[in-house]
Amino acid sequence: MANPLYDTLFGAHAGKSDTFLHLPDGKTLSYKDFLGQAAQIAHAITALGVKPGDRVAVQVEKSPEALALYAACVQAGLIFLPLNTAYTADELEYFVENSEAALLVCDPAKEEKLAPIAKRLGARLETLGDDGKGSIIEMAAGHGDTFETAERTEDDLAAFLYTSGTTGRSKGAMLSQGNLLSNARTLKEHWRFTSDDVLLHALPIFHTHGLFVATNITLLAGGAMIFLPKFDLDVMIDKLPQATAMMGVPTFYTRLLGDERFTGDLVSHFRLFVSGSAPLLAETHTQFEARTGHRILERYGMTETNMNTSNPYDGERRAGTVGFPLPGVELKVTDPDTGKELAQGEVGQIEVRGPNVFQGYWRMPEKTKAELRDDGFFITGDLGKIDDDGYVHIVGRNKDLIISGGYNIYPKEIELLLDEQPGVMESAVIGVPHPDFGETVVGVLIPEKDASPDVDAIMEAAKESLARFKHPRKLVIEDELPRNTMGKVQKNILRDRYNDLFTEA
Ligand code: MCA
Ligand code: AMP
Repeated sequence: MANPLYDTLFGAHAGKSDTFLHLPDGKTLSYKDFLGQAAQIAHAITALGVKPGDRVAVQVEKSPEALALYAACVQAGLIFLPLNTAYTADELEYFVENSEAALLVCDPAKEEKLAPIAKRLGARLETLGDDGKGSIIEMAAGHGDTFETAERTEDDLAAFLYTSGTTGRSKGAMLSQGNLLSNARTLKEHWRFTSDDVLLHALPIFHTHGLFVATNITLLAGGAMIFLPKFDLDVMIDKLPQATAMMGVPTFYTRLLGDERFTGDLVSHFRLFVSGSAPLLAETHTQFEARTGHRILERYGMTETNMNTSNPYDGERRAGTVGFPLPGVELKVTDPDTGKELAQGEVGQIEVRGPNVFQGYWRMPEKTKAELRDDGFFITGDLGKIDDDGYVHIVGRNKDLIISGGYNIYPKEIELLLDEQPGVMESAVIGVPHPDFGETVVGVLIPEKDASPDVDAIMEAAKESLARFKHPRKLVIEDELPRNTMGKVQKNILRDRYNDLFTEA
């Protein structure tokens, strides 16, 4: 039966003995074996009564089996909902409840803590560990290695990716098969991926970058990936000589440049380095070229849209810019107040339209309406301009967002928690420059009258309910928050005040 995403990315490789994954221990996994395992998992999940269109929430460490679980969901017509492994049980509960997931797959170590949550929400709970073992794999082992692909169209939903919001509540971005396919096709062509490529894959696979950009493109091209559980500098240095391409967040590049073993010789054979998810400093771009002779290709995307712009493959990859709108993607810069398109060169909010743009936020029609216009343009919340040569520059954000090492953090979510702590009257959470993560989180606390909040206890409270990457790296106490005449907190003043907290020599 027809299932465009499965047929194009996975089914096209049926029976191929070519290597799909190179694993850290030197072993390899062929396309054939990978697809066989995916089919077995698809059987196991459907045997649980999970049906096409149901959501499968997945919080597991990166492994070939975790990727096979993604393929299984596509083949069985299920909506794949990957979750950051750093999320706490509190955070996870919201996602499972909001998405009404039929199945939650978690690490065996988290099973005990999550079991009552899954039970309360009526979701099945199965496990998959970083060693590729778990209840879902045990069940899969008893099944055949072919599965009758569920019928789907490009309009059917393939994935939900949760993205935080300025109100502190995460929204499930609904991505259709067509959204994912169109972007994979465009990027494969644009970045010239072929079956000869070996992509060094050290990104997590619970986000657009590692799952859809890196993995879908490789699948479409029929290439291979050196599939690493995470970014580890020593392993990267070891594996770079065997790869032809790498995709990373800026922290990957600054960490590589910080190591003298990373030389031009090590990557002289390389075809392509891509950066995204956060701004790449022009200085990093320049240093990278000086060290290796390669110009990093920077691109710009979002969870809701996949990739929107890219620097050219041929032609000038301009530092400090995110290049041009991708083929099929329309991009305009508008006045945030009126929504009117601005003249070239003027700074405004970036809006995009194209087959890559998502279908809306799950069960949040008012939020969808606020960000996705009736004419199909999505208001990104990023501020930018288009220069005289057509290059898009991102100059800031119209949304209160911190990007730390490529992870998005919405201050509101942390402020809500800080405001509840004993002795705290109110708080403001800001992002300040950080040499490794680009930006990091600082919390400014305003005590209640005559109170002196216990900063250590507040840090502990943050640890309990928020993922590690969201924890403030510093909490400071002030008498009052700077406000403008409308009463709005002037975070820019706080950002200036604490700008050098982590970067001062
Ligand atoms: C780990 N930690 C972090 C982060 N990562 N803290 C803040 N921000 C982070 N990004 C915590 C760890 O838990 C640890 O805590 C401490 O910081 C130091 O960990 P370290 O070992 O140095 O970190 P790591 O494991 O090496 O991870 C850093 C990383 C990783 C390699 C930059 O965060 C990463 O792979 N980021 C990529 C994110 C990504 O794929 N973003 C794409 C989103 P402790 O000290 O307590 O142990 S998709 C997207 O944005 C759009 C669509 C797009 O355009 O791509
Ligand atoms: P997310 O919501 O996690 O998908 O993150 C998307 C956001 O990351 C965008 O709205 C931008 O603010 C930011 N982003 C992604 N790529 C870039 C880039 N190359 N330069 C600057 N910001 C970027």
